[in-house]
Amino acid sequence: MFDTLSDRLQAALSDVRSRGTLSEDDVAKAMRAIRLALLEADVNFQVVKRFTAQVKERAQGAEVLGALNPGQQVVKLVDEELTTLMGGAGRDLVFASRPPTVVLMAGLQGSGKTTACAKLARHLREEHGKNVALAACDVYRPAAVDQLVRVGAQAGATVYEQGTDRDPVDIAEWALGRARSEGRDVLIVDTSGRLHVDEALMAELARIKKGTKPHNVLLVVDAMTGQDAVGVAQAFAQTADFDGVILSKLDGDARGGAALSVKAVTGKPILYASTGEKLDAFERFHPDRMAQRILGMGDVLTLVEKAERQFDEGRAEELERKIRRQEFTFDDFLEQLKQLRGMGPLGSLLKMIPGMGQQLNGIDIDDRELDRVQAIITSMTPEERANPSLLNGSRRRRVARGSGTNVQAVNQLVKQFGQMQKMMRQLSSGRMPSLGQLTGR
Ligand SMILES: Nc1nc2c(ncn2[C@@H]2O[C@H](COP(=O)(O)OP(=O)(O)O)[C@@H](O)[C@H]2O)c(=O)[nH]1
Ligand SMILES: [Mg+2]
Repeated sequence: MFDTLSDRLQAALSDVRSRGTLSEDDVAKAMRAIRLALLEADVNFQVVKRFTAQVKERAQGAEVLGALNPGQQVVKLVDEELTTLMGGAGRDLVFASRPPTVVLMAGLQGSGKTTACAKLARHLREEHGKNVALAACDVYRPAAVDQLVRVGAQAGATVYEQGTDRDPVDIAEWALGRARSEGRDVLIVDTSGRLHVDEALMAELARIKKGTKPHNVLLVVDAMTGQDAVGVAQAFAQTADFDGVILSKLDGDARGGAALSVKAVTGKPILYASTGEKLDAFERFHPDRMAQRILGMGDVLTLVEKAERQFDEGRAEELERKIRRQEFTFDDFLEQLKQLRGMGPLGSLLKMIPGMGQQLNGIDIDDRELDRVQAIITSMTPEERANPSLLNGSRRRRVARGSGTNVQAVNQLVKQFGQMQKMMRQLSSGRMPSLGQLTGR
């Protein structure tokens, strides 16, 4: 996500970053590089102009802060301005004091509305414990209702549908009645899109709005379309009011333009980012964290949140006990590995660690390597997993055959596991390596 922009901005700032003193010329040079990077990322021209002017002005008038050198101050300014540009502090959904909270999903055809309905439903259920229902109001494409039913089921949400023969406004009102009588916390209304913003679409949206009085109208825009996405958002903002944006397909080769321009152009914040076809590829959009990610400062908070979601507390305690008693086995290792992989591709996780983004440049983290490790461990007998010292030459050959790998790979894993156990003994004896040592900072 935003790789090119991120590289460019980091390059633009790397010159000034470590400087103790900065001339006006240095700042001007950095600003030119930043301006180019943003334009290349397809950020709206007016937005770029305002952005660089703002940073420049603040850089010139900057007071000398004790802890930061001038170079660091410029980086901090850019970080703050990027954060402001993307919307300042994150904004949440508004929940109705008397449920159900109604969320209306709008956007062009193919922007990712139906997917976003299911993702948001899953998110609200898992993160907020909400009981969510979905209303199928896209009646123009028969497949649209089926699609919502399918993804809704995956998300654990009830789908209210009446096929494609009724008026979408009637369906929406009927669904709201059911949501109310069935005591749902949230009703998300999926609507139809058009290929372009047109009057009929706007009129229908307005009628659904009137009929359901949504607490949140969310506009889904496709980040991959860059400036077009911003244009669509602007057109919607002018005719049909909405409260916030869901930015979809940020996993594609989005250059960043949409994410950086939408708020400035429409005045509406980005609430969520959708980053893949799977239902869990969906997160709250935090402008401050996104700015830090773009500037290569990592995104520890998002990483920590992800880890917390995955990591069951009870199991964590048991694991800690095992490490303390030096009972950590290949079985535990396998479980850890599975949890880690549940969090997403390893490469994208590592990129969220400060300093790792740049170190990983050009290095491909191969998840297949983990497949191999998993295959090797599952080819061991339970006794071998509990007690790796049983693994003599012939057993290792058997494991290699069973896992479709070779003896070297098995040897290497057994050796690494031994080193890991040793490190754990050190950890449990209180000689904890500092975070700096771990991340190489
Ligand atoms: N890669 C990627 N694909 C997405 C994302 N969101 C939706 N899609 C895909 O985009 C296509 C259109 O999505 P859909 O939800 O049907 O759009 P709608 O017409 O607005 O309802 C589908 O093939 C989705 O799988 C995303 O965040 N990333
Ligand atoms: Mg749809």
